[in-house]
Amino acid sequence: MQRTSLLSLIIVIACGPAAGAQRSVEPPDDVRTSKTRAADKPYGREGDPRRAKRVIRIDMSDTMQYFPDQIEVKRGDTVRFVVRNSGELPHEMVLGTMEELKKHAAATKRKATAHQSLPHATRVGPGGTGRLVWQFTRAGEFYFGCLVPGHFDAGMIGTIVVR
Ligand SMILES: [Cu+2]
Repeated sequence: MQRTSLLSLIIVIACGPAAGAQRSVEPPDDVRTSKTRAADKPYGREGDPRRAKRVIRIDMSDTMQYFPDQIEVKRGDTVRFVVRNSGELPHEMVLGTMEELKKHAAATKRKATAHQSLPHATRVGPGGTGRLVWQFTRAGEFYFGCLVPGHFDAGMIGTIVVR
């Protein structure tokens, strides 16, 4: 399948009725009873590195792909992402909903923005390694994408399913 048609397929799926409706499920008890912080996102919150149970290594390359680009995590888990850039261009891993990522990708085409300082994002230079610790507090399908101008449109997108 061509990259463009694959991308439109992804967008069609993401924009379908299921994505429009709130597809996230109620957070677990321990999460719901703790105070909801202002920084909480639909896909979770900044994780405490000491509570990271799982390390997921992701490789980013100039073919505009993540490897792996499909990840499954358990709701409530704190994950430490170790993100390696094996290419010669800068790349990013930015967590988000598809709507959010599309909006940000469009915005970065107009103006360069710095995502590296956000807790849900890491920007990595050629040959470098970035880190990102995130707690997934809700079930659902979320995404990560590269918001270096042109990369998201070229299909640099991955999927995270939280069960
Ligand atoms: Cu990239």
